[in-house]
Amino acid sequence: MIHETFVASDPKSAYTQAVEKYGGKIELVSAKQLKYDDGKLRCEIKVAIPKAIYLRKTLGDEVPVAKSEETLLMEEIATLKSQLSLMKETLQKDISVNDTVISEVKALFMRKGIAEAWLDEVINGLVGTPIAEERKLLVSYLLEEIDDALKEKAEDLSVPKVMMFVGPTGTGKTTTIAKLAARYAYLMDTPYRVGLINLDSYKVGAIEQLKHYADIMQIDHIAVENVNGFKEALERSDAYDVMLVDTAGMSPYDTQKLIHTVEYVDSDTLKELEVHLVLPATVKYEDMEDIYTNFSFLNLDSVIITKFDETKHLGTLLNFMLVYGVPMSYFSIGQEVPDDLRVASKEYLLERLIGDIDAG
Ligand SMILES: Nc1nc2c(ncn2[C@@H]2O[C@H](COP(=O)(O)OP(=O)(O)OP(=O)(O)O)[C@@H](O)[C@H]2O)c(=O)[nH]1
Ligand SMILES: [Mg+2]
Repeated sequence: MIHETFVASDPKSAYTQAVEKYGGKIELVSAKQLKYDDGKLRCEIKVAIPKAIYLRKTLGDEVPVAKSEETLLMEEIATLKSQLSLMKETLQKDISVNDTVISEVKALFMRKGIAEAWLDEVINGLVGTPIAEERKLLVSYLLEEIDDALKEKAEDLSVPKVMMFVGPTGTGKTTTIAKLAARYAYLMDTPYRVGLINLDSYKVGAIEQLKHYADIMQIDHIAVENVNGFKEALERSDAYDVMLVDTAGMSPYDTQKLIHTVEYVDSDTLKELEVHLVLPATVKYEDMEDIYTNFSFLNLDSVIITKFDETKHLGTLLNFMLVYGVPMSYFSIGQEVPDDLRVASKEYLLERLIGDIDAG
């Protein structure tokens, strides 16, 4: 409150002056009568005036009138609104940058054969993160995820074992067995004692084909007619560190043949029996799925991929490996025995994919 004194001949007139000047919201503080030098009696009153009224009256409209709470609130809301719309704009810009990077990279991997569902699952968790904003980062992230998802079955001959090779016709079972026989018997640090068993009495020339390799490598070879013959061969297997078993190629839809093969797989053997599916990289995705699913009931330990040299596009194969999480053991990269064989490695697959992506 501001105090001001008004003078008049009587208190009422002094108060009226104050009210005329400042309005009715003033308060009377004191009133007194004084005799002035001219000998006249005058009345002085002191009034208290609210600060805002005093300033408005003395400084006119320039005076910043104290804002009501409502006005202040409205102003605050308006500021917040404009800040929000700014944030929204920036966010939308970010999302659209994100969207372009994501859809570009997704399209790139999809062109290479990787399934959209797998990509979505991985990428969804990245939306809004810096990884999704930069193409290079996102590509490397996806390659790392692929690397994590791929499985390798380590080569391990520390325990004597029997390895059976199954798969559709002409996938490269016999050729791969010949390459592995040479590798185990002659090409590793330790020479292993290798024996070959042939269960393929179905295809004309099958026995001769495997025997031909066995003779060149001077490795024992036994042809077996039935489950009992197989069991007997296994009973005599002490002489070998590893026995490689060739089987007749089967259509994945030939249930009878598959069931017949299960009898061999179930043979009681003192040695560990592993079953390896031999699958060419050239097969289309739907067929890969059917082959893997139908052969699965032979309890597969790994997949051996053949005919890498016959395709440049490994996306389908990679995608299959990602979705099914199948352990890979060997890659066959050509017809030459024993040279065209590699121990399966993720790097080999990824290098080929990266080459593809760089080119894309
Ligand atoms: N290009 C290429 N050809 C291969 C590869 N592996 C095997 N082959 C060829 O594929 C053909 C079939 O090979 P096999 O080893 O007889 O196949 P299989 O699975 O034993 O065939 P079946 O016993 O009839 O079921 C042969 O001509 C092989 O030389 C490979 O990695 N690349
Ligand atoms: Mg064969």
